[in-house]
Amino acid sequence: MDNRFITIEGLDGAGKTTITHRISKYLKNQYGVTNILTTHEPGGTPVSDFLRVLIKYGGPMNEPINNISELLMIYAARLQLIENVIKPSLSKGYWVIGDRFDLSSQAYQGGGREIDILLLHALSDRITNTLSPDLTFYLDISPELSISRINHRQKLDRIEQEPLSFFDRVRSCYKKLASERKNIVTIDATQSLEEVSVSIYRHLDWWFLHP
Ligand code: T5A
Repeated sequence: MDNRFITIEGLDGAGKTTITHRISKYLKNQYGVTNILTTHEPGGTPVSDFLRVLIKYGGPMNEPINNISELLMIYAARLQLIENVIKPSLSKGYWVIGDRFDLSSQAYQGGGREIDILLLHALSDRITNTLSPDLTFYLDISPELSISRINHRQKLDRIEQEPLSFFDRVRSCYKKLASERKNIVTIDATQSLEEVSVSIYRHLDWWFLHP
């Protein structure tokens, strides 16, 4: 089967990492797809992983991170990942399953941080340079459920410590974009993991029949 680029999106704790691995397993078992690469943003190359630490935990001496600096670090990490990992893998025929991609920046930096949409779109166009997912699953949960799923972690990162109003804006932005783009499938991720997985498998089955 031809290579495909599938991405999983949603708030922190929506189940993206769990579902990314389940999709990979389903594609192998059900469709015999063995050449699969999974990614998780921000990160995925040595430089991107370095930037991930800065994005999540900040730099030395607790220097405040400007929202535009955060945006630029996220896009620098993404550019490294696209050019050094995603594009070469797709061109070798690999399927790529991305745990977050560009839609995260539209939702978190555009919605949550309220960064100028023109700047965001200009960067996005330049960095992704026509690379766009064939299919995106948006796992929808409320900010309250998001917090309850991640609260047991030892230390919440900079972004996870934002107030509920920030995540309300992120979610609204995700929902708006999902309603506008036909390659985004919204999944009710308040269901059990088994129900979420089955909903996704049925969409994948349908997608294979109607590419
Ligand atoms: N960010 C990232 C931006 O601001 N802009 C960007 O452009 C990008 C790419 C990344 C941070 O960076 C921000 C967003 C993030 O704040 P991260 O640690 O990588 O930080 O965070 P996430 O990508 O959100 O990963 P998480 O691990 O926090 O969430 P997941 O992957 O959605 O959730 P998962 O699968 O790890 O599950 C979390 C817990 O919930 C349970 C799981 O078992 C697990 O315990 N769970 C469920 N329980 C019951 N029912 C379900 N349906 C469940 N689904 C999951």
